[in-house]
Amino acid sequence: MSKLFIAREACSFGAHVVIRELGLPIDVVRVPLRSAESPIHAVNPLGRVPALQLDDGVVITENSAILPYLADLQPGTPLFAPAGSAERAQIQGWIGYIGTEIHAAGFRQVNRPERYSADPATHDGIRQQSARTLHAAVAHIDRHLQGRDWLVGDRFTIADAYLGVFVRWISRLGPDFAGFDALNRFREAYLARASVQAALAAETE
Ligand SMILES: N[C@@H](CCC(=O)N[C@@H](CS)C(=O)NCC(=O)O)C(=O)O
Repeated sequence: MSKLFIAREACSFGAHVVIRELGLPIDVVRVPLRSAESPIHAVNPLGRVPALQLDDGVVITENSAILPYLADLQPGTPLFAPAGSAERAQIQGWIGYIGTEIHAAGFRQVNRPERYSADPATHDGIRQQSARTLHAAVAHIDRHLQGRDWLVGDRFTIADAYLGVFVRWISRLGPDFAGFDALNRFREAYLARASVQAALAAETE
């Protein structure tokens, strides 16, 4: 059976949600991160999750590849859109935006400034500037969500499964990030989904 390697509270949560949404027969395997002993190193040389290991041993990494791959296991699923359609490109566009602007340029720099400068004296400055960058990126998504429930079309897609990861993280960032009304509505709708509840329960057990 294929295996999805995840970690608690990590960006692998979106792929876990997609597995639950589609009822895919994939084992979800929780691993520790940032530990030399973690089994993730034998799967992904970067030591990162998510990583999807197929039955034949082939490994797929990166949310931008794993999320579409999982959806394509169930052709015609409303979680994605047909090859060649504008909706499919829009869904991929949001996954790209979230992965680069929200995760890499935003959260990673806020949480791990040491990856961007070896000088501890610069870390507070990196945190502050990247929090501003993150705020602008979140505001863009909040504006897009005004008057709509989900990112693309009128249904939950793999882009929403992925956005939900960061919307949960954003809710812990404090008062500067509390006033995004559309995003707050999105978070409630996301958390109300049976797939999200099941994935949360499995990741915290
Ligand atoms: N670009 C990758 C990022 C993956 C990533 O950074 N995963 C984090 C968890 S959110 C991780 O495994 N961190 C452990 C580490 O960097 O050592 C993706 O979108 O799949």
